[in-house]
Amino acid sequence: MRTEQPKVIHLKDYQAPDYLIDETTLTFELHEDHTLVHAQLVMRRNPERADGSLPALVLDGQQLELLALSMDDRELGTADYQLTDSHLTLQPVSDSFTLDSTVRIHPESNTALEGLYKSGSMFCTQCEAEGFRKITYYLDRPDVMSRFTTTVSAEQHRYPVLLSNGNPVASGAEEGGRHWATWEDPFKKPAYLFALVAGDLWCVEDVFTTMSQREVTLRIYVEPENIDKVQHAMDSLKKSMRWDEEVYGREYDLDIFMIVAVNDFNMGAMENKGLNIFNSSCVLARAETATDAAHQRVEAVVAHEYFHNWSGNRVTCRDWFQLSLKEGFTVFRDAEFSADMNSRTVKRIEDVAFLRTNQFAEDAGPMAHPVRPDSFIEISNFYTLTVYEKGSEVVRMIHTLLGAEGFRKGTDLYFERHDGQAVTCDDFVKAMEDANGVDLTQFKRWYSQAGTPRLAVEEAFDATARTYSLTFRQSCPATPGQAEKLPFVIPVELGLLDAAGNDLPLRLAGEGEALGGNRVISVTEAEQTFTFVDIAEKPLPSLLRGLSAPVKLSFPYGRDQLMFLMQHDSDGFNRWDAGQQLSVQVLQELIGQHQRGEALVLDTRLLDAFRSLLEDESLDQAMVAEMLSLPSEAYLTEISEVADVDAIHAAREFARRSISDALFPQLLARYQANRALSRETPYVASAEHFARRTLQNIALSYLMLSGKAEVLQACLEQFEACDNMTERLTALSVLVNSGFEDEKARALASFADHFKDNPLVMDQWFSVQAGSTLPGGLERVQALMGHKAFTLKNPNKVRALIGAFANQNLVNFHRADGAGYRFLADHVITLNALNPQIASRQLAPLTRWRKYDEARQTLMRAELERILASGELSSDVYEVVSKSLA
Ligand code: B3K
Ligand code: ZN
Repeated sequence: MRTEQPKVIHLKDYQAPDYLIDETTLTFELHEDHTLVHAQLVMRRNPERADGSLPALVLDGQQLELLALSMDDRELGTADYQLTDSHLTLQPVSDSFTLDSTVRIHPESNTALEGLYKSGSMFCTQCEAEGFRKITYYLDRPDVMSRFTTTVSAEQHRYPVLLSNGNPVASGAEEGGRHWATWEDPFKKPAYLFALVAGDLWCVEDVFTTMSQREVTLRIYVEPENIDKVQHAMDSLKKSMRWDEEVYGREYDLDIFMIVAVNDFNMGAMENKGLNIFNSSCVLARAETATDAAHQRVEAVVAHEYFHNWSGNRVTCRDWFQLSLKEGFTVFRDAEFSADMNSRTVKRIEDVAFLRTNQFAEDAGPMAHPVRPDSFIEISNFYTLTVYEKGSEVVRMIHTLLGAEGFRKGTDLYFERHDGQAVTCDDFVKAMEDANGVDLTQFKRWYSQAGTPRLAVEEAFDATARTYSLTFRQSCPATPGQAEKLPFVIPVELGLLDAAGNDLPLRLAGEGEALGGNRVISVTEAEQTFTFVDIAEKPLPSLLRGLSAPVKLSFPYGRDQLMFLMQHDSDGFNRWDAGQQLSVQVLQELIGQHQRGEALVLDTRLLDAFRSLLEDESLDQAMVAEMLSLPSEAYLTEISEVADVDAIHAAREFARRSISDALFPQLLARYQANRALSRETPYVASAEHFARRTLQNIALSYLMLSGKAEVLQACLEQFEACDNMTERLTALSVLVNSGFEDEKARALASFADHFKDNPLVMDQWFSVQAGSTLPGGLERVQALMGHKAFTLKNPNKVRALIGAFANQNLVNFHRADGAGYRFLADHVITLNALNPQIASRQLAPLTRWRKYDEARQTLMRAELERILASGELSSDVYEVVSKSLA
């Protein structure tokens, strides 16, 4: 908890460290009621800062009980140092020395899940960003890189497996039933990449032969009951290792790579050197217990953490303001990997839908910040969608501007130039510039200016001159601390469609010849016109293909034009996007009708468009499924000036029912065909099968709205007879959202009974119910909090129930009496004391109060005030609440 006034840390105050740590030798003595940590640090004055003086040495340390301290074998007494609840300060007498400390810590009662803690019966660590200071006194900053040797000692029968970073070098038995193991990491690393695990774990082992023919041992450790759910993660790991060699020329560098799955984990996973620690939800996957989405998430997270070995570990961040250096880049890398392993277009559609709904909302809210923030109170609050997802979009734009080859030249230079260093986003861009001989000065505004730029486009066709001009106007809304913005470099990938739907050859005025039918132009000014020549007939533009920049584009498309693009655009992503724009127009019309108290009338063009999608069996099923999915209520909220929760819900549900009524035979035909295939073929986690099941399941969810007995029978058949969690969970979810009360109750009970011993499946069971938009949602969630499988101490449970309710069940969360807000605030207050990082994350929906009507604004603000006044707040919660109210 915070005891002093929270301090704001500014990027502009960065200074290199006064001292460095060359060698770090750690010994952990793990016990049931405490742990002893001995640290020996071989230190010296940082030559970069050496000016003849010997400044005080200020070590970070929190919640540590100092038992012994010595410098160069001279024992230090309380007169030799100053101790506060966050620092240990002492005066070196020479410019190189060895510091020895012993501290006592209490992992057994660490509920914040940061530093060393227990998840169930196993010990594990989470040190990023600033958790190592809860383990020992240290220079806990990423620009201090050291070689680590770690010895772990624990009771043999409870903790047969003892792991840390690097290679195992020695082990042995001790008296009293204890044993020990020593690990040595030859690579210098910052403390945030340190890891330790001790537990009763089983592992699946494999071998990977690298491109230079070195053999690497791969091990995935899990609790014994999960040993049958590891193969998919192992396959994903091997694919990732091969892909990074092929696409980036990056090879793994140690003799062993380990992943450990733990149940209690604040995020998805952590890239500790050679010893990744994962939330079990991002490792365990098999057909019977994990959905297709979960399989894809495991593949993506395994890849993401593995890719960090180069983008993050070998080349790390100078300071935490540079977080996107490793995160934005690594998200881009994992997105490209997933695109190569599955369907590229579908992956892009999913990512863009997520970005537009969630990151755009963050960028428009009180916590908006640049990809490289200028300041923070609590760094844990900056593991955001902006740093990760928008950061990845920034790297994607560099890739688009330089082309695949130029980008690869840039990453080769970056890795070679900075191997073993802690660097900045500027260093990354500089490598791109130097390798390609380009100037990215203006482009770098993407790192420093927050907010989602708008790009308004106007067309002008001159039939006599045979020219077609597009005028782009960019602007960017003010964000906290940034009133004015300078123009961005916005790469716009585009094509011009002729009347038959073909891409016209594109030649800009002044160019000698046409350069293909798809190209990228760079909008760099506030207003800029591009004129295409040799254009005989007025074309239809397809703009920002693949979302080539993270901006909000507007062009005055008519609905018939959108339908034309849906059918003909050569860019699959833009075909989907045209469908989304059409749906948005139609839904916004319905929202208006609902608000005026008029009868709802759906534009039948949407039905026509959906009918042709369903009837055309030549189309990619995954694309059909994506295109049949209406924009979410959360997205409709994000694009509203003032979001009318009830009107949005009513309009969207009306559209869904109309689709179900009008296209029942087509939906049923697709459903039955795909369910028959699912029945006949055993589960496979491949893109083709994902596509088939996604279409089957979206069809079922529409069909169920009919309330027909034949659909109920089909749904129950799927629920009972399927061989995989994707079909079973969808069947359960549509039942839960239906009015078939008896069948619903029976299905929920049998599911819970069957999966009661599998916490990850129970998370799904909680989420499905938390997401049900039927009336009474809050009461259902409150009742579920008393279920024996629920606990506030497990972050996955909090996310599955409280998070799913507040983020995905908008009508119930935003009910007019404010009870949803009160519920969330109550739990944020409780979580603040247990686990500040989770408390702060769960707050996000309340921070969006400016989006709603006045009555709701007042209620939401009142809850934020109540949290602020609730007592001693963690810096995590304090920062988010105070910035939201500012
Ligand atoms: N680097 C970690 C995130 C750590 C978050 C700490 N609060 C996972 C990842 O992005 O790979
Ligand atoms: Zn990451």
